[in-house]
Amino acid sequence: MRILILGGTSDANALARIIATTRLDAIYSYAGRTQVPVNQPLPVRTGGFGGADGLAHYLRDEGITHVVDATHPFAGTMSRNAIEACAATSVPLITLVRAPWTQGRDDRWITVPDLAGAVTALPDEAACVFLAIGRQHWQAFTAKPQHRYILRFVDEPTGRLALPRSEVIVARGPFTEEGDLDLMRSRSVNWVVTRNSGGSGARAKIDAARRLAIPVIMISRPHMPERHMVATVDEVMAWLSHETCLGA
Ligand code: 3Y8
Ligand code: NAP
Repeated sequence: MRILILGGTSDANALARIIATTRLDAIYSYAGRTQVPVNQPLPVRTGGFGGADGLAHYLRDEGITHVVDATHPFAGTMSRNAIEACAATSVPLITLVRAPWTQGRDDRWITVPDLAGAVTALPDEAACVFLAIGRQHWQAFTAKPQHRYILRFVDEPTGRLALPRSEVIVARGPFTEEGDLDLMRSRSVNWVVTRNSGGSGARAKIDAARRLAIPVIMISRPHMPERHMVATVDEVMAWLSHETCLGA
């Protein structure tokens, strides 16, 4: 058995730590989005595969017998490529997806289907918006330059952002509720924009928003094709153990 873990999340990291305590042969894959990703207790490969075809070639060339897609719920392209490549090569695939956050009684959420919906949902009158969606997609918000934006990136931005009133905070999660409360209070944030990432590493801002009674624009996850999905690392380990018994 040789396992490819498509990683880049706290769940993938937890899985890697457990697999590293076994005799399983596994390799951890990063896209290479960040400058200094967290070290892994497994061999690591970094960078794209070259689409679904490239991934299929990688699976064959590297003798991968099982794929665990533990990427982020919004890493839709990677997950769709994994489905296609595993089907093309008959390599078994399991996907580790944490449950989405659900709105609580005191949450003031405005749920939108995508990034464009999030821009539309922002008010016209000037506000202070905590735009906690990272570095890849903030440009959509140049459509509403009247707001003051507080952004959070993993790495230093290269050059000034085309958002006239913006501040970039450089920090990598997991984040804490107290930390995000301080951030939002100190900047008088009165709107939050987030993806429905699920998990514990990114939920601090929605708990802080609840305590501050601030509206949260919640971007829903992309729809994904049917696949074998589990929500916990233990279920992935049980699947791998079952597959091992089958002599895979
Ligand atoms: C490169 C690996 C761990 C895992 C850390 C999780 C938790 C903290 C919360 C906010 C939201 C955001 C962002 C976020 C979180 C965890 C987890 C998670 C959100 C690292 C990592 C990689 C990435 C890529 C990065 C994206 C960006 C998204 C920042 C490592 C730290 C906003 C997602 O600069 C860039 O290009 C960054 C790109 C994809 C989304 C975007 O569009 O900008 N994650 N994040 C992975 C790779 O190369 O394959 O550097 O160690 C992993 C983590 N990010 O325990 O150490 O598991 O979700 N990541 C979002 O939720 O919207 C931050 O600020 O509140
Ligand atoms: P994406 O848009 O779904 O993928 C775009 C391309 O990036 C893929 O087609 C693939 O390139 C490459 N890629 C993505 N993840 C990869 C991986 N783990 N290993 C090797 N190549 C990968 O991906 P994304 O949303 O930018 O996410 C990139 C990474 O950041 C993933 O590891 C993901 O788990 C992590 N992450 C993302 C988010 C988020 O909000 N999207 C949040 C936290 C962590 P090729 O087509 O060339 O193979």
